[in-house]
Parts: sequence; C-alpha cells; structure tokens
Amino acid sequence: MPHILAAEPAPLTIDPATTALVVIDMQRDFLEPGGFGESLGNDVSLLQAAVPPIRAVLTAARGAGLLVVHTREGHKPDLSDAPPAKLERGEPSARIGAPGPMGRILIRGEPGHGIVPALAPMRGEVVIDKPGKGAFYATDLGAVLAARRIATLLVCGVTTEVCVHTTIREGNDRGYRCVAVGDGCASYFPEFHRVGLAMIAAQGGIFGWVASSAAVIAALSGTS
Ligand code: C5J
Repeated sequence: MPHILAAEPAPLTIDPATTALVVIDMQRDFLEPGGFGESLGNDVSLLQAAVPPIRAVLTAARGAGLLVVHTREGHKPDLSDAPPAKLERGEPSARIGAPGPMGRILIRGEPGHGIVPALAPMRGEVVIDKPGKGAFYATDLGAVLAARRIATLLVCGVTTEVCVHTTIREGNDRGYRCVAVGDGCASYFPEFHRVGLAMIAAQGGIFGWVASSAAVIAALSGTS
C-alpha cells in the first residue's frame, strides 16, 4: 500500500512494492577506527554517526518487504577494473591496491572492503560490488531494479558528496525517484554533507528528495 513520505522539497508517495533501500559503501575501511579512512587523518566518528539511523531504516525496510541493496566500492586484486586515472591519484602509499591497515586498499576480499558488522547484509539481500563511485556504473544494479519494477530509491551511506551523490545523480538520470536519507548519510567533511543534501533538494528537487530516517520509518510503517 502506498504511503506518504515527508521530505524536502515536498512530500512524495512511496509504494513498498516498487521501492528499494540502497545502502552505499558502509565498509570497514571507510568507517572503522584503525581503517584506511582514519589513516588518512579523517575523523571516522563523523561516518559512524550514520550507522544507527541506517540500522533503523534497514529494520523498517526489511519489515516492509523492500528490496534491500548494499554496495561496496572496490576493485579486483589484479586492478584490471581500475582505470589509470583512478590508480594514479594520491600518495603512493595511499593508492588503490597499496597495503593498508586492513589489507590492500579498496580491493575486493580484503578485510577493510567488508561491510561493518552492524549493517551486515542478510541472506537474500543484494550486494553490488562497484568499481566506480556511482552504483550503476559497470554493475548490474539497473537490471536488478528493473527485474523488481523498482521506481523509487531510498539511498543512504557514505560519503554524502561522493558515492551517495553520484548514485543519486545516476539514478535520477535513469528515471528513478531518488530520496537521500539525510541522517543516514555522512561525510568526513560536515560542510560537504550539508551542502550535498541541500543540492539534491534545491530547485524543486533537481536530483530528488531528502528525508530523515524517522520520516522514512514512519512512512514504511504506515504511521506518517
Ligand atoms: C565513497 C569515496 N564511498 N569517498 N568513496 O564515497 O571515495
């Protein structure tokens, strides 16, 4: 049954049957103390703040029978799916494929590439390994969503201005109604998080909508 979701710039109707929750890159290397993100000098507590809201939205989404998709950013161990322009960037010791505190940086199968235990995918949930920032690029996400006739994406995860934003832009261009779950997104840069969300809902919702985790949970439980 469709429900009204309170959101910016305006409320929208969501139907659980055609809505997916997409959790972007909640990976140990980005979030955990002692991981790659922290080794670069970032305050990972800023990203950790998104875990409880995402956990609550995951529970509500599972309860409402939504398609749940988790993504992980990373590359094959031989780096054959990583373009030179992505490999060349940063200090050599902090580049993709270099040894990091939790294994090779952004390499599939390494400990740091895994999703944080609090948000571990459940059996049957889709896990998309993506080599880019957007979840549609070089993945079968589009086919997965089409098979379920999904029209609306509830998007959360990290980081707001990079992989969440790119995925919402990709989804918007593909015709999906994209809703960023604001407090379920986070960035190492608070101003990028704030402005990133504002950009989505600006100009009448130029890329989509922004809603709180509480509003999403209320809509999914039919109490909004
Ligand atoms: C993500 C990044 N997931 N910031 N990656 O946003 O490099």
